Amino acid sequence: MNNAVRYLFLVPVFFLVSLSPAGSADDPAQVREYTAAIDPDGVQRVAIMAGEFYFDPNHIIVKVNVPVELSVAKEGGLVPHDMVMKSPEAGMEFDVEISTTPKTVTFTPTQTGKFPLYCSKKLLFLESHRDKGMEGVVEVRE
Ligand SMILES: [Cu+2]
Repeated sequence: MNNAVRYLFLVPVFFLVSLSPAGSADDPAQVREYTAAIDPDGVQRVAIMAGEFYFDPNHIIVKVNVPVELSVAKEGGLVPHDMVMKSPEAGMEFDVEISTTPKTVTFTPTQTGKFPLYCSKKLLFLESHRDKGMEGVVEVRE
C-alpha cells in the first residue's frame, strides 16, 4: 500500500473518533435521563443497563401512584453488581443481584421527590461502586 492509499484509510477513522460524543457511556458523571411512559396496561417500564461503574439511565422519572417495573441487566464481565433502593417511606425498597439475564423489580412509588438508587458492592479496601459513580436517582413526579 502506498502512502496516499494509507492516508485515505485513516480519514474515516479520524472522523469517527472526532464525531463520537464527549461523554461516553462509561463516564459515570454523565446524566442519562429517562422519563418512563405508561404502557397500555398501566405499568411504567424502564430498562436499565449496569456497567463499570454506572447505571444507564441514571435519572429515572416516573409518575407517583402508578406501578413501576424496572428491568436491570449487565452486559457481562466478572464484576458483581446489585441495584438497591432503601426508600420504604416512598414505597421503594429492594436489593437485586444483577446478571446478564434481565431481572425485574416492581413497586409503586407513593411519594413525590428524588430517591437514591445505587450499587452496594465494594471490594475490600477499594472505593464502593457507588462512590465510583454507580448510582442514580428515581425522581417521582405528580
Ligand atoms: Cu456495582
